[in-house]
Amino acid sequence: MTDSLLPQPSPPLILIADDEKMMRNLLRRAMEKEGYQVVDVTDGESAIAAYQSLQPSVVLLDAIMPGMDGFTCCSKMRSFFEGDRTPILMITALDDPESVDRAFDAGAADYVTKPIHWPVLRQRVKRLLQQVSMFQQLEAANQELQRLASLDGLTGLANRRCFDQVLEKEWRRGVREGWNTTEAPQLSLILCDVDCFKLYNDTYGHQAGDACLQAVARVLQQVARRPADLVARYGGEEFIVILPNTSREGAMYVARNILAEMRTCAISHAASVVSDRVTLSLGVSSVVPTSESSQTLLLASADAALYQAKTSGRDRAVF
Ligand code: GH3
Ligand code: MG
Ligand code: MG
Ligand code: MG
Repeated sequence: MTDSLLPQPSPPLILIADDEKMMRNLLRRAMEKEGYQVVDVTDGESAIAAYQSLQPSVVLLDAIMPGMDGFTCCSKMRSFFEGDRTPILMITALDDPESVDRAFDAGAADYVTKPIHWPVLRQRVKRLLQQVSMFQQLEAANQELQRLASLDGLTGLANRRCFDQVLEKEWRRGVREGWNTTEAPQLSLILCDVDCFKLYNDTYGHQAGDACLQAVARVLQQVARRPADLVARYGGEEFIVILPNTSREGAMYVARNILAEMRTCAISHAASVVSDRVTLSLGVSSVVPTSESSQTLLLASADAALYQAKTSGRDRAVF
């Protein structure tokens, strides 16, 4: 596709609020000349309404207007959305120090006095727009970093850190939602460990071992696929599944499906002492979260069940 066929970004929108018609027209013309889209309004109330509905890139705000003045209007705009950084540039005939302080204290990003020095205003608006786009890029990069920080590099599953956070969150949600219901929802865990995986690496090599872990990850994701379920890599060849609002029976059903899906997958493992294919041992635990107990007990119980699964022959789920 050539660049001309790609959707072009629309020009930045400048919101102008000024009670004087002539000033509005001058500002509009100056901004349109720069290629910006313009919306103008005559008072503070309309400015706030336009700010909320149109989400402009920059606001040019007059200080003295009948009704709500520019300072009040500015601080109201600032308090709408947390983290909103839309710059507000005050344009005013007031150039006393108190007014300058009031404007910046109200959250204005910049201050230009009338009569307007047009080249200066142009540059100031341009610089504010550059800052907006820099913030947006930083925010996107930050979000991507946060996403990557919660992923396991090999399998693409949630990592241990993410698992800890989600378990904590689900626990608190369970406590909140369960305290006054008769049928309190249970929170379940399935701790999964690949059987004889050291032998797998020894037989097929570490790279094949990595591919095997990726295949196991896919199986787990295929089976635990309710939106609230979370599959995470818990450690080397251990995985863990969080099943919110799931009873012991529900969790055992998921666990049996995991074992069955591993059977269908049939990844060869000639050296395994359990079977001729890769198998898993699963430790399942369920509990109604309460403020008296803790998620550590739920984990310990899954761990104990996994130990039972290992010692009683592997390739099985134990509650
Ligand atoms: P068991 O049936 O009792 O669980 O035996 P096991 O061999 O699976 O358990 P053990 O803990 O002795 O070995 C785990 C192996 O997993 C050893 C380690 O090298 C391997 N492993 C851990 N992480 C990775 C990984 O990211 N890639 C590969 N290829 N191997 C890994
Ligand atoms: Mg005015
Ligand atoms: Mg292990
Ligand atoms: Mg193992």
